[in-house]
Amino acid sequence: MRAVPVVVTLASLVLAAACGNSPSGPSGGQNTPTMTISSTGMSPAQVTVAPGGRVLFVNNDTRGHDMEWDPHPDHQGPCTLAGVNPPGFLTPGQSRETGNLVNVQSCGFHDHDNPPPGGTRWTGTILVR
Ligand SMILES: [Cu+2]
Repeated sequence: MRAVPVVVTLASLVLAAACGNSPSGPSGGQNTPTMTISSTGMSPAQVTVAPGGRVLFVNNDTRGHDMEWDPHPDHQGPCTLAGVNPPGFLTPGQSRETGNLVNVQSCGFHDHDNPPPGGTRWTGTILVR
């Protein structure tokens, strides 16, 4: 008699698992968000993108910005090691997408010509999740 509750519990778990199917793909959201560079900084300073997406960087400033992955100065962080191309140098009015953000990770970036900690205006984060 003592075994009965255990059997019932196991059956419930199996049923719950079987009914646990749910869509796991992108929910139709934009997967190439835009980050705009201006004289006052980044807008927005953080975006979230699904794995496989890219981020478009637009330079609306009147000067160039060299957008590279953290950390400064060698840029050998997780996103460089994952082989994702950074936006790179953008002349005024120029725009460029990052490489494909395949891994679930966080990609911090900065303006290589105005690096942190002194230059925090042109920094930000791309969350891949
Ligand atoms: Cu740098």
